[in-house]
Amino acid sequence: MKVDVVSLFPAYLDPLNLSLLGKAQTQGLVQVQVHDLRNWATDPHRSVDDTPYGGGPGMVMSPLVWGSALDHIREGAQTKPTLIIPTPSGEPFSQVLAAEFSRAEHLVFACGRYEGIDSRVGVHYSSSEQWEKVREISIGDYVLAGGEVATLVIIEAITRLIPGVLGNPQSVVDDSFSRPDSFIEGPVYTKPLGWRGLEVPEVLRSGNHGAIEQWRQDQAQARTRKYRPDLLTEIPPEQV
Ligand code: JD2
Repeated sequence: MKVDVVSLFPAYLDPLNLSLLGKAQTQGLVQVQVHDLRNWATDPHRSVDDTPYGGGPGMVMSPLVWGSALDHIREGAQTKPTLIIPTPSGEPFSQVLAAEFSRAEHLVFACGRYEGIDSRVGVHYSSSEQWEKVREISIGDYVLAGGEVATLVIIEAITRLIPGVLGNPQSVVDDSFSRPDSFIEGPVYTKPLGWRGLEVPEVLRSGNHGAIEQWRQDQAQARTRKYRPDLLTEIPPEQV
């Protein structure tokens, strides 16, 4: 998989070279390229933003600069990329979307700053024959200062699903949100047996695999009821 990221702060994406993803790049499973949006600014001040039509606070990122940057990336590609635009007003990110994106050949992330990117950028590339599709994505109901951290989150969720990136493929299928009956996961323990007066639950040491599985399910259900009752409702929200 090829991944391009366009940002005003390329150093924000440095963590992409660490750990799991750094190794996946060394192994040739993923190739990440980060681009400085400022390279496509043309005026003497190299500006990338302007005042919002209709008034209001802050600045909006220029479609002129974004268009040049994204066209440049497309021109260097062999196949149609998918454009991902992180925005607080996008479609909620989920494990289902991570799985869909993990099957893409080429992803391009457009990291906005300020009050975001001129809306016509998404509209334009959505109707372009040169691009596979455009997705506006939100990683959650809080407001970040820009798209960089959301891009890191999305890339991490996607790349661990690419075959060969994780050591143990079973850990992918075991993930809470990969299952249709998605409960959140229960507590986990390792050695030592006793730590600061706290003992590992006896059942986990019983060797009774049926009892262990039942206990884990009960724990997962209790935590889901406490923190995520929305996951236990009978009718999915989109069908209400
Ligand atoms: C971003 C900003 C619009 C006010 C580009 C925020 C995001 N779940 C999420 N929360 N916030 C973002 C996000 C993503 C990109 C940008 N801003 C700041 N935008 C109104 C402030 C600028 C995601 N994904």
